[in-house]
Amino acid sequence: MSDVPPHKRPPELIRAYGDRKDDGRIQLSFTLPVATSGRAKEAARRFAETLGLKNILVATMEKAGTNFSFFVVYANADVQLDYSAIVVPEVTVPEWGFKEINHLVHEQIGRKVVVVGACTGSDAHTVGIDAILNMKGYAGDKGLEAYPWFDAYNLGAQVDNVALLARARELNADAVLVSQIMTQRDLHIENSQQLIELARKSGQRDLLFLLGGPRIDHKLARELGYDAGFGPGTKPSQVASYIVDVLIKRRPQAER
Ligand code: B12
Repeated sequence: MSDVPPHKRPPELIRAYGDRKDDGRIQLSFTLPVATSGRAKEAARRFAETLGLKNILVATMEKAGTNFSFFVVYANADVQLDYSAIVVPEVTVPEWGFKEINHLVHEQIGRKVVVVGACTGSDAHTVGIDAILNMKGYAGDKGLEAYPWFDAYNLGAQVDNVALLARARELNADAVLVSQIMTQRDLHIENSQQLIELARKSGQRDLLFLLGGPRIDHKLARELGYDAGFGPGTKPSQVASYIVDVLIKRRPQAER
């Protein structure tokens, strides 16, 4: 189906699934800045009504601090989408594990893969980039430092874009890994774009550039000039697989 252009695909109409297919039933949660009461519950119902929802049931009302109430509402959304018309670029990653990845680097690249990563700009949230690069890894999946056929350098927090590119040059890196967690005032957009502009100017755009973070997806990363974007729940082996797959594909024909 994905090879068929969107305008040639048969329509695939979808509605929200609650208890039965196509019933349009949804669950919604939100907080209102009012103390828990009968009036507050009615405010929640009207809030949902104003969103265009029908058959509204305020299932939960809980105190969420002084003068705040948390609600869970069940309702019907009279919304139908044509799924066939939705096209989103998605990063394709082979499902390789630790052993397979190391074996492929050894056999097909014949040298260690060098990656350098950082949490850049004013962002000090290093847990994400640590999860990908540090030995301990994430969710039982070893980080890139643990791969014998990878040399992984984690530059840590608040790294300046110029310094990151300079280090990538010094290390003769294959890939640059950027983590952006803070999205206030679109800081992540500005900062991520600046790195790519600098890389173009310094003649380093032929390196692989990966962008990651809780509000990052492949589509956004591509728009910002990166090769790939990785969001919440990314495992280090997915990142390693992506890098190795691209490096193998990029090798000249004669070497394959
Ligand atoms: C821990 C934390 C902190 C710690 C950070 C410690 C550290 N060393 O990292 C401290 C206390 C320092 C902190 C400070 C601040 N924080 Co804070 N913090 C968090 C918190 C609770 C958890 C983040 C985290 O560790 N997630 C766990 C990791 C594993 O998940 P992840 O980052 O998504 O990473 C995964 C993927 O996204 C992906 N990934 C991430 N990066 C990369 C990179 C690549 C290349 C790839 C491939 C993949 C990848 O892989 C990872 C594993 O799957 C979040 C709220 C939350 N629950 O998310 C707020 C949060 C991020 N913080 C927030 C804020 C506002 C701040 C402060 C501004 C607060 C303040 N007023 O001082 C400061 C800012 C400091 C700064 N200059 O950056 C906001 C951000 C809001 C926004 N939209 O921008 C959040 C969302 C809290 C909130 N709801 O308001 N924070």
